[in-house]
Amino acid sequence: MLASIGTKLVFDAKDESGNDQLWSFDTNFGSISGSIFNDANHNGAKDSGESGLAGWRVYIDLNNDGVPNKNEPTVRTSSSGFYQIDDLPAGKYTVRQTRISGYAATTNESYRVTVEALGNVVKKFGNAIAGTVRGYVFDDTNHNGVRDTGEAGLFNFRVFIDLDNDGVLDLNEPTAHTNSAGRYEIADVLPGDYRIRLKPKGGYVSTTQKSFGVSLSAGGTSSKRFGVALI
Ligand SMILES: [Ca+2]
Ligand SMILES: [Ca+2]
Ligand SMILES: [Ca+2]
Ligand SMILES: [Ca+2]
Repeated sequence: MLASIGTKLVFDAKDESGNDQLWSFDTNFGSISGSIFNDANHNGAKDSGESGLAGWRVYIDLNNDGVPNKNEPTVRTSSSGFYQIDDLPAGKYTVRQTRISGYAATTNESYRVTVEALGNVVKKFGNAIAGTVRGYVFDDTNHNGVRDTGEAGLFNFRVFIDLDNDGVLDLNEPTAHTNSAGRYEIADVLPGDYRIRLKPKGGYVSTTQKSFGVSLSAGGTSSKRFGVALI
C-alpha cells in the first residue's frame, strides 16, 4: 500500500501489460454479488447442471418501488449468470432482480441485506421457464354449456389460480380480468398442477364447471373456458 487518504487506500501495482498502475478503493464500501440461474427443478437452489441466466438486470432498489430508477445502481448478469454491484457505502439495501417475460421466480425476487465496509453479501435468484393459462368467459344464453354462434364474450370477469383451492381469490393468487372479447390470460406461471377458478359475479350463474384442474408444463399453455348466464 502506498497511502491511506481519508477512508481510501491507494495501491501501486502492475497491470496485465506490466505497467505501473495506481489502484484505490474506499474502505467504507462493500458489495453485493451472486447469480441468476435457471432453476429447472424448482427447488430454489442452484443444482449441478442448472445454468446461469445471462443479461438479466439486478439493481439496488433504493426507493423500494419494484422498478429500476435512473439513480439506482444497476448491473446485468454475465454469460454465466454472475452479477456484482460494487462501491456501495456500508448500509442496508434492497437488491432486486427484474423479471423477464416467460419466466417465474422460484426464490425471492428481492432481498433486504446489510452491506458492511469491505464486506460482500451473496444473494442468488432462481427462475424457471413458466407456462400460461388463458381462455374466455362467454354468455351462455341457452344454458347448454357450449359457446354457440352469437354468444358473446363477457368483459370484466375475473379468473384466478386458486392456489389453496379454498374457492376464494386470495391476495397472493395470480389473476386476470377478461377483456372486451371475454378473453383472459395469466402468464408467467410456474409449471405445476393448479385449480383455475372463475370468480362468481352477482346476477350470473355458471353453466360450465366453476373451476378446472390444469397441469401446466414449462413453456406450455392451458386453455379453459367458462360459461355463465344471467339468472
Ligand atoms: Ca434447482
Ligand atoms: Ca426503484
Ligand atoms: Ca350455449
Ligand atoms: Ca384461494
